[in-house]
Amino acid sequence: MRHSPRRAADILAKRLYKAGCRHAFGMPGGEVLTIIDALRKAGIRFTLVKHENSAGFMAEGVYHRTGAPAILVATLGPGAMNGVNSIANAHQDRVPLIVLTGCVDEDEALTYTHQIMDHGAIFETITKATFRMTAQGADIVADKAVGIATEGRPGPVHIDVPISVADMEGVTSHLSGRTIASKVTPADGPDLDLARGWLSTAKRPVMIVGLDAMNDAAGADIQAFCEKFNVPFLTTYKAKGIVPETHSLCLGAAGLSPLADKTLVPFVQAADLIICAGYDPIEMRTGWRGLWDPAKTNVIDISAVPNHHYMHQATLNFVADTGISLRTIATGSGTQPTWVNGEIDAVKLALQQAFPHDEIWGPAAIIDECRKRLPETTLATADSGAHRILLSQMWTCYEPRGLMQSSAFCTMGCAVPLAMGAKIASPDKPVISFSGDAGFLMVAGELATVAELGIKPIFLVFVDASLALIELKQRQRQMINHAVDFGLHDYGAIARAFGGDAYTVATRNELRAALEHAQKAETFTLIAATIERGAYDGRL
Ligand SMILES: Cc1ncc(C[n+]2csc(CCOP(=O)(O)OP(=O)(O)O)c2C)c(N)n1
Repeated sequence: MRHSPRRAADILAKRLYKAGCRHAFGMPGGEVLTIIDALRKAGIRFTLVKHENSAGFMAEGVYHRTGAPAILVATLGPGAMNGVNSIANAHQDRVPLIVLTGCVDEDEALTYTHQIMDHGAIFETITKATFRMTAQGADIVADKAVGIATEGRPGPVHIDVPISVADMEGVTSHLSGRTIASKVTPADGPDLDLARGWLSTAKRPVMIVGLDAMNDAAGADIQAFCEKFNVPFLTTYKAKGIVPETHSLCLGAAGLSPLADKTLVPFVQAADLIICAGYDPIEMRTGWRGLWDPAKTNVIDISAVPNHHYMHQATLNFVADTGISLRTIATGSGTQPTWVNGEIDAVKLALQQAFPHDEIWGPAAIIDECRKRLPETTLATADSGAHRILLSQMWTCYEPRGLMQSSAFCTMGCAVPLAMGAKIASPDKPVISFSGDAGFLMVAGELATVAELGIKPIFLVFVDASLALIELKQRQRQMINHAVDFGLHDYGAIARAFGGDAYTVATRNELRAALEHAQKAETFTLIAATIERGAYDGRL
């Protein structure tokens, strides 16, 4: 039954609700009041944040838990521009973020300039699509936005909503349902025969698992495939936990660590069959560019979109669903012993030795202690910086999306709001964020939002009064120390100011006690873990 009058904003909000959206984050200005009113009426909860950029990351945190796109709401001009970093991040890190901005009506903009800018033009290169909503097209725009955001490689879609369009009444909905494409299966034919032949005869096969596989929820298929054909696998940082990292064939993660690459790159190069299972190389550094020659080594690339990145090339490319492709290739392929000279165990041992867990105190000890003391079900987030590289190598993930981070865009200031979003969507799960002190300071104001929400994540800050990763690079280039070190601040006091618990720790015992308290606390907890400047030397 149709209720009239209905505003165009109501139609938009209802369609987004129908697509599974339950959370919106942002800060209103007068231009988006109708939108947030419509979202509320549709059953979408709005969280008022302290900075629009954090809103984008909180929305991402929710998405990782629910699988549904989440919403960033920003008012025109400064509000929209504050969200730019998290929108660009969603683009590179493949997050289906719906960005709703207000804007003035076209006629108004002809003679009025205050705060007015072309949002669409600015967002064009950092979104998959940008729309200007019309009243009669509200439902179509909403459905297109969700479709574009979630299909293929996910990403952000922007909808500019003119003020009078949002308020327009008597709007009807044209659509009853959205067409959802079936998963794509590799077709029978010579390519599939070739892939099966290679797999049947490979003596040193290896699999690289990436973000497309995560989006295809291919964990069970990857595990079954690797076990059947005895294929060791490594993952990108985003794909950590797609199969529990304790699995005997898991070689851990690759991405930013030269220390890990030292072991993993030669191993991949020694393979006679490389299977890229949903491997999107946007997370990888230049060391992974052109790592193999597809004319000399058989490379099967299974990807969500055709290869336009040219980071690597493949001998065969199936643009298809990861799990289905692996199942299809496996059917009719023969098995035989692989890596018969103990190479898999040797790699695992080398990685264990490269990232030892017995540090008395320092960043590795902190990560080790947190992983040991927090349940396997813990959700972790990482900010950008030296700590993230170590964390990505050392933090064992037991489930997909167990460690959330910005690994393509690599932005600072994401770990705290990502953890907040995850905690909002999964209040019963332990959630911990890991930030460097500089990255934490970018978003410290959101502790006010944490307090207002009454959620209880743990925020761990590596306190070294330094941009450790950049300081290290500066030193490696033999430059003088400049603009990379800063003050030692009382992070606990910041948390307490917002009603949180706080601990400053400098030993494993102190950290252990803080983690125990934090898990029982009535409020959120900040743990300031102090480490020496230069503590990451030789560890990355
Ligand atoms: C928004 C943003 N600004 C700058 C950078 C460049 N950058 C990468 S890591 C880093 C240092 C981060 O310092 P901190 O948060 O203290 O973490 P640490 O390296 O000490 O672990 C900087 C400045 C970035 N990635 N993102």
